[in-house]
Amino acid sequence: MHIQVIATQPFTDQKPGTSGLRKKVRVFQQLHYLQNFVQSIFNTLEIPENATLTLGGDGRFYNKEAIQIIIKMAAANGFASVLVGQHGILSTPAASNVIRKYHTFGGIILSASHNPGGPEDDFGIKYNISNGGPAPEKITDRIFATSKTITEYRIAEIPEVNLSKLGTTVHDGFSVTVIDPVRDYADLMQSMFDFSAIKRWLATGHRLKFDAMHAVTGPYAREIFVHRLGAPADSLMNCDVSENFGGGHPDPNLTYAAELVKIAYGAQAPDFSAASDGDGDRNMILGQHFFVTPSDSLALIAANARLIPAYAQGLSGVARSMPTSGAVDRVAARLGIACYETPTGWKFFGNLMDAGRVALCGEESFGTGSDHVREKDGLWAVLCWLNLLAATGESVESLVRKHWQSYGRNVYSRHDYENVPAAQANAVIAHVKAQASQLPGQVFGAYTVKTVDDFSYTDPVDGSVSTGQGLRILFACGSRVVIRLSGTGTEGATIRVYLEAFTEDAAQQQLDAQDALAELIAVSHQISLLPQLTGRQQPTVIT
Ligand code: VG1
Ligand code: CO
Repeated sequence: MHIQVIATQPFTDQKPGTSGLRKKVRVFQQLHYLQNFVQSIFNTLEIPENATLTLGGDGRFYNKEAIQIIIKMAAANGFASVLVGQHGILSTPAASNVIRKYHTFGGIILSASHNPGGPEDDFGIKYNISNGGPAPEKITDRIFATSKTITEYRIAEIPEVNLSKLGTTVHDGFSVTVIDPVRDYADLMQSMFDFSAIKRWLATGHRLKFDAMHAVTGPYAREIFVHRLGAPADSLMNCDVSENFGGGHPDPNLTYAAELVKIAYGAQAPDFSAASDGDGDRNMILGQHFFVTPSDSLALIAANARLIPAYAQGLSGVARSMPTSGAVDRVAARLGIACYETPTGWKFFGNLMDAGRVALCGEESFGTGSDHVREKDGLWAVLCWLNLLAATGESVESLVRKHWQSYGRNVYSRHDYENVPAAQANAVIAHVKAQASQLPGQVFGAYTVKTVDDFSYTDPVDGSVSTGQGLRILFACGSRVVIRLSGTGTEGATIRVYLEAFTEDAAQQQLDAQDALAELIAVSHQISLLPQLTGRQQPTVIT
């Protein structure tokens, strides 16, 4: 095989964020930009003989071009073979499953997740290690360091692969196998959940609506819900993958999944509605006229896990990201199992799952998952809920209200201020940090500040330390405000303000979260001066 060695110059901005490198498509289309980053990944790895690379993406604009380039670079960098999803498609959890099931050395996932796609929008690339999970920080730090000194990349002169045709082609000993992206994943789901019970639940007149938001979960949902569970075809919406996600923002929340929300709150509302994001790792759960906060969803799945065949033996432990509400902590305490608090981003759960310390993990950002793969998993979460509905015969709302009655409610909301100039966002963070030592003991209405810190995490498995993971303002009553900057955006800065108050009072539990949190929101503004420093009176997205 002929290998070209191409001279290149480093780019200075290839630092992976919360989940890989995300940039505008036109940034990736710059000469050598994608190649530099891929070569930086490969230079960081010690690729053994006979290594296989898993490859796929969420189908957004530039996916197919990038896949052809990466296949040629994998050949030139010593991989023996590549497993690639048909049409270049693999959802993030499906890619994680392929890495694990076929014991591949690692995987490259092409996605900017919930960010919009298209020539003017976003693209992303991420490396996953052999456990199927996102590369930990010690690897992403090395990739970034390499990207700053790179001088050349290697690419093989082999023909383009026909991504539409299943099967294997071989060039000089290097093989590329185009695999069915859906089947292995659907089989895994079928092995974990009580499909017969869900089938019966559907057959007895219960209705489901799933919105793939024109993104990667469409074909997976069709196979699982319609073909394997017998749901009528009109249970699906927006299930054809489009390169620009139908011009939308494939983020399953109350703002961006408005079309589904309208149905779930309409006169003919189905029993259960759900949506997933661009790359299939997020989920939004809705009942009839009822929204389930992701933090509550995690807690409720943990509390009822034994009703799901895969977890019938109970859970070893649970983990949540720091900004996620403490609802799951209460469940863990009652079950007598461990509960870990990690920084934002799925990569921090990998070691805990590999060590068998946790089975269930979640983030407030509509991410829930378990140790069946090493990514969060949108359709898995939907199936957890369907399994619980089928097993209990309850509605979504009554399951949640009973949970609150039993455990109390962690009233929760996240306010995002998107596309803020970086200087202003940094000023908000700096202003809170500057007061950190004076705030404890100060009283703001009903709230007395107990401690203020910048979250840092020591991984209990390998001892690695991650600092600067978000400012926490903890109040004496147990309420919290967390402020951090997003690590996934591609334009300006996004300030995330996470608000949480705990209540055992049944009357308070009925309130809308924004009303119940109104005073805490005002206090967070008073302390951070966010409105004054950014000129923003309202968040752009409330979840
Ligand atoms: C956001 C979420 C975080 C999630 C990450 C990747 O990160 O807050 O919880 O793990 O997105 O999810 P940030 O740094 O912007 O807050 V996904 O579905 O975009 O891969
Ligand atoms: Co995602």
